[in-house]
Amino acid sequence: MNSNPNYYLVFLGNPGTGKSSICNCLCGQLKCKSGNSSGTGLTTQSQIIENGDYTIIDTPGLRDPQSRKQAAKEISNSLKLNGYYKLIFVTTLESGRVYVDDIETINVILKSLSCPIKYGIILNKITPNVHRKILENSSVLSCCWRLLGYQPCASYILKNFDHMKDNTALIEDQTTKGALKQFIDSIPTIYIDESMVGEIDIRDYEEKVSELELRFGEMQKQLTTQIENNQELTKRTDDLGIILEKEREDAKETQLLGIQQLVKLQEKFSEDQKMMAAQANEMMIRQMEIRAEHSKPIIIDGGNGSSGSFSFNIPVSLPGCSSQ
Ligand SMILES: Nc1nc2c(ncn2[C@@H]2O[C@H](COP(=O)(O)OP(=O)(O)OP(=O)(O)O)[C@@H](O)[C@H]2O)c(=O)[nH]1
Ligand SMILES: [Mg+2]
Repeated sequence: MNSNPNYYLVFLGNPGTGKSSICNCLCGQLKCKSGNSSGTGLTTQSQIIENGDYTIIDTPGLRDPQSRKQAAKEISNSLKLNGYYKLIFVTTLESGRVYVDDIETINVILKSLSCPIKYGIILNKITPNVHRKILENSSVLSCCWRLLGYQPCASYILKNFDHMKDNTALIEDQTTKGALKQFIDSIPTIYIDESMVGEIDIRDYEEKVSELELRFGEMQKQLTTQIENNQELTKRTDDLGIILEKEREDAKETQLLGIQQLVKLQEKFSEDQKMMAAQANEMMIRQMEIRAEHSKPIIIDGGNGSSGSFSFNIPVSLPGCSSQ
């Protein structure tokens, strides 16, 4: 935040959204009137609070038809101070959905400006349940944002503080305060001079809110169909995944069986080979024995009583082996 006094932090939005409470939180004091206003708006005039580095401006909301014209004037005047602005709209959610008149308020105020539009949104008083809903299904919020004429540069979810309910109290939680300041820092600053601020057109406010309501209904229907289709697609993808996983397991099992059979075959083959080698060895020994037997010297008696004798080898040829 710059220390130039012409730096303005403007809080905008409908009655009861918690603008004044947030301003008080930033100042650390109950400087802005806040409390239950039963929809008509407690802040009826813009309130300017010097807060060191910058000036905070708390503005009234446009929801109440009786005070709308006056409120629009107050807002316009707050934007005509010729300086550097950070615009922050504050809105709440009902069961996770926006109020369409909050959207219309943002649209008409921004439409009155003829400068590059940059702003931030605070979703205020968000209960843990609604927060979970937003996190689980971000398309619900993006569906709401589609109704906006200009998209926000930054958004911040500010949690619900029970002690604030129907009460003029301070949000003193230091972590929240720090995060809030960080969020504000992240919003781009825009220079607005009074010539860039036109009249806020509140003429057909009610009709435009009804139109937005219809558009929102249509978009929600489309969103529901889309969510159902996505769920169906996710289910089908999951089923397919299960089938594929089963097939992969089956294939692995078949492969394992094949390998086991192959190992068995190899074992049998090497056993057969060993047996055949042993048989061949035996046969060879047998052949050698037979050959040795047939090549024994033959003793021939001379028949004359002489003891002279002679011997010779008779080559024997055996089937299947050479006589050598
Ligand atoms: N339950 C709950 N109430 C809150 C919270 N923050 C603010 N409030 C209450 O909401 C009511 C409206 O708050 P304000 O800050 O006055 O709202 P505002 O936007 O300035 O309203 P107007 O001045 O009427 O335009 C007050 O009673 C606050 O105490 C919160 O976090 N939770
Ligand atoms: Mg107020």
